[in-house]
Amino acid sequence: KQALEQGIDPLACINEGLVKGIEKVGELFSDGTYFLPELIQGAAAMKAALEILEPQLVGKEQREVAGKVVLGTVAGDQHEIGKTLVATMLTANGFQVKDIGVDQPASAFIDAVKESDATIIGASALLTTTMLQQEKLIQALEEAGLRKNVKVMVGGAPVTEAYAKKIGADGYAEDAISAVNLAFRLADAPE
Ligand code: B1M
Repeated sequence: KQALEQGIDPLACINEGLVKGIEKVGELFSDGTYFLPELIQGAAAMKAALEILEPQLVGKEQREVAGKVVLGTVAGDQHEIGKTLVATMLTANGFQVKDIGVDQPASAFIDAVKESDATIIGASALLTTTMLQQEKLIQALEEAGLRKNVKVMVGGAPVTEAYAKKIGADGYAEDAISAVNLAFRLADAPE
């Protein structure tokens, strides 16, 4: 609230303040200084601050829909902060986003695509174990005969461009801003 009162850009508050803080929490957790309670505390603090900052990012005026996106965190993965940030930035840039939440199996992404007519799926994964679910999602889309209808973008801390290519995703984004640029490219891409 203080940062906003001082006129600091909300996105700068997130990227140069909150993200730096939560990354430090992650480092301290990795080296054994922090334990799970501190990890949870860090996430709760970040979520509380995002509740204040995110409404400032989303424009209030009606705009043409840039595209429809189904977004979620893959099965077995409870990490929601990065995914929610991507959802906010996409919404702020005119995308209609159906956020299906965390720990979502491939079938939930598929059901949401069928319900919403989305042409882009965004799958977030924060664990080296759960990033494998992004590949399973692509396979499930193929099995459901939907792969040609939707572009798949993947992201999350352990995910890389090379991994995205390997599993046959249509794109990888490192952060929420790149995710918006990628979604614009995918929304325009021919089927
Ligand atoms: Co977890 N956790 N965690 N955790 N946690 C990590 C990911 C970890 C790297 C920490 C560490 O050891 N240093 C580590 C993973 C190690 C690995 O897999 N190699 C880890 C672990 C081990 C675990 C548990 C297994 C711990 C345990 O129980 N022993 C457990 C797993 C639970 C589960 O999911 N099944 C666990 C639990 C948790 C909490 C629940 C306590 C909490 C999450 C709370 C919540 O989300 N509500 C949590 C947190 C907070 C973290 C760290 C510290 C921070 C994650 C975060 O929110 N970052 C994280 C350390 C780290 O990442 N450095 C860690 C801020 C956020 C803005 O960034 O999510 O990367 P990020 O999103 C970015 C980009 O990645 C990208 O854009 C976002 C914005 O810039 N992006 C996309 C993300 N999704 C995208 C999708 C896109 C495009 C871009 O397109 C679709």
